[in-house]
Amino acid sequence: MNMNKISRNFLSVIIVAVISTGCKNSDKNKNGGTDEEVSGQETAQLSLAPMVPPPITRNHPTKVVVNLTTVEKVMRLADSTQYMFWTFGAAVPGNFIRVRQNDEIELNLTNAPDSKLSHSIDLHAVNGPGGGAEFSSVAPGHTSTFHFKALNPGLFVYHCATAPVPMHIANGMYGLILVEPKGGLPKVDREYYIMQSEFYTKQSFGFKGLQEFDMDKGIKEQAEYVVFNGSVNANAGKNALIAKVGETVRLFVGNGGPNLVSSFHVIGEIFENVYLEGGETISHNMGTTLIPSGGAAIVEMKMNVPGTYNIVDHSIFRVFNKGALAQIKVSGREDSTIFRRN
Ligand SMILES: [Cu+2]
Repeated sequence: MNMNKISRNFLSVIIVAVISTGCKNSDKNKNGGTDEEVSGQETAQLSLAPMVPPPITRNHPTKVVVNLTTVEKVMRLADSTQYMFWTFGAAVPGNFIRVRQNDEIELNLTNAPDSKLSHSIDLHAVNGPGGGAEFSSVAPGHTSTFHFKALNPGLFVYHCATAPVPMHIANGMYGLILVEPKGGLPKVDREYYIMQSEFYTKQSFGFKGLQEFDMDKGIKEQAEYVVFNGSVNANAGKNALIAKVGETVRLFVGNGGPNLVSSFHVIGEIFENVYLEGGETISHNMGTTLIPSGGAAIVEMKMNVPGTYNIVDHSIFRVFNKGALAQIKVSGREDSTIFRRN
């Protein structure tokens, strides 16, 4: 081997080393790597609470088209009590969006023609001023479009950000977006979507008929209703969530606020895993977890004993006097080694 050949080989070794070091550095950026190649396109399959879209099976990012519609609609707040809700997807909470880290999202926000007001969306999964609020602002009968890349995995709240923002949120304009990490989430038996929020009505809790929003109570943080999934007993009694003994249940829990922090608890269960505030840190064996207003958590629990489990905000007057209750009904065999009467 002559000297020329040796120096050429040496040079190519250096080049390869530089290239691979460069790749390593970009992998280490705060977003866990944005160097994955985006290929293909799909339309997001959205769901309404308490259901969650199916897990993502792709092992690469893609372009995801998300079509949301804002709708103003009178719906049930409690038995014999109605409210003029402002919504994403004609439901409270709004559509659940499920994407993968590094997906490129095209978000089309359509404001229904019979809406009275403009609306918009601020997704906490967005890197960019306002979370998309300004780009997405849309008048009745129109559609706005903006794009964002889902750099950070986690469970995030989205909400309307049109003035007066507190009123738009108080009337029901929020939902959840899950950005799955590159490798996905571990498989579980059942997944559900639960979102807490509170309502400020002119009349007190339990009043029959159509209720109006009370700005003064909102400012004073004096909620009449604190509910899961948009109304009293939306997922309790005959509409309870279901599971079987031996199954692991994952709840994607959001708190739309607009004011209150949730002391989230399932009576008679322990969360084996809690993705604290919807992020990457997993805490184990927790009884109650705090969910801030505008925040979320993923909780997982294995159901060992059959029966009915109450899902509550353990700020307990909210359960008995304001509606903060949902339920999981678990069927299957008793296990007296775990739980029995004497
Ligand atoms: Cu709005």
